[in-house]
Amino acid sequence: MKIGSKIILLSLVIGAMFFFAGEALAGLDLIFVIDLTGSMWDDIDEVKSQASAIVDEVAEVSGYRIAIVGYRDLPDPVTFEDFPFSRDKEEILENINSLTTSGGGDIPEAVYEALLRAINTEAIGNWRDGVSKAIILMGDAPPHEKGDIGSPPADYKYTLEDVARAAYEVDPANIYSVMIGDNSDAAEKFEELADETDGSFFSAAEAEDVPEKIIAAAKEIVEEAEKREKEETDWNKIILYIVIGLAVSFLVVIAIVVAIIIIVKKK
Ligand SMILES: [Ca+2]
Repeated sequence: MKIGSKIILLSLVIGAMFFFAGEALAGLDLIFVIDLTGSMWDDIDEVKSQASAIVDEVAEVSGYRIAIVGYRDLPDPVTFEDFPFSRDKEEILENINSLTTSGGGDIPEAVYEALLRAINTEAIGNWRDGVSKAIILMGDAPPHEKGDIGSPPADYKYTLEDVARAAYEVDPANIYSVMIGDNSDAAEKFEELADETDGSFFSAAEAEDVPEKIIAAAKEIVEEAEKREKEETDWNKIILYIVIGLAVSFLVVIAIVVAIIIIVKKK
């Protein structure tokens, strides 16, 4: 009886290990952080026209989810538009196609506020543990810096360092920035955001270049997620082989003990 219950226990352990190895923590949570102010109308139109190809690129990672945080500026009537994480392509396309542009006021926008809102994820359904985390930032204007008064005035409280620290603290989340147009201040800050968070910087001169740059960013994100997935799968395999090895040794010992008992009893 004792041996019987041990074998049952062992089978359960082996079964559980196979189960967890199959459930490798594979996945990607991607947030699009998109400038939705007036000047972005033609860029958003381009993104809409290629939305299906963009989502297909991200969907190369089987466990993908996509959320969107649209932003304008703090004095605008609607500063943020949140579309929670989804892995339903139709729903994601619907969200992209519902984006509308307006407002913005002065040239800089609430870029840091939007990134911190995305990194915090409270408004969009929270990051998952153990998956790759990335943000594609897309805009044509620089961030309002801490202490800016703005026009109309608003309370700007954050710096680029605040964003980089918050991104690092969530696993990290890597920022891939797509800068549109020729604002040199925006280009500098977008590049620094990517550098500080181990993401990449992309520059689109015209609206028609935007989808191509987003797809290039998505490709890099997918590659990184696949690399991470593979490393985790390898670890699961190593653990599985160790357990199988132990289980086999255990069974061999039991078989020898049983054989000895049978031989002793026969004598
Ligand atoms: Ca503004």
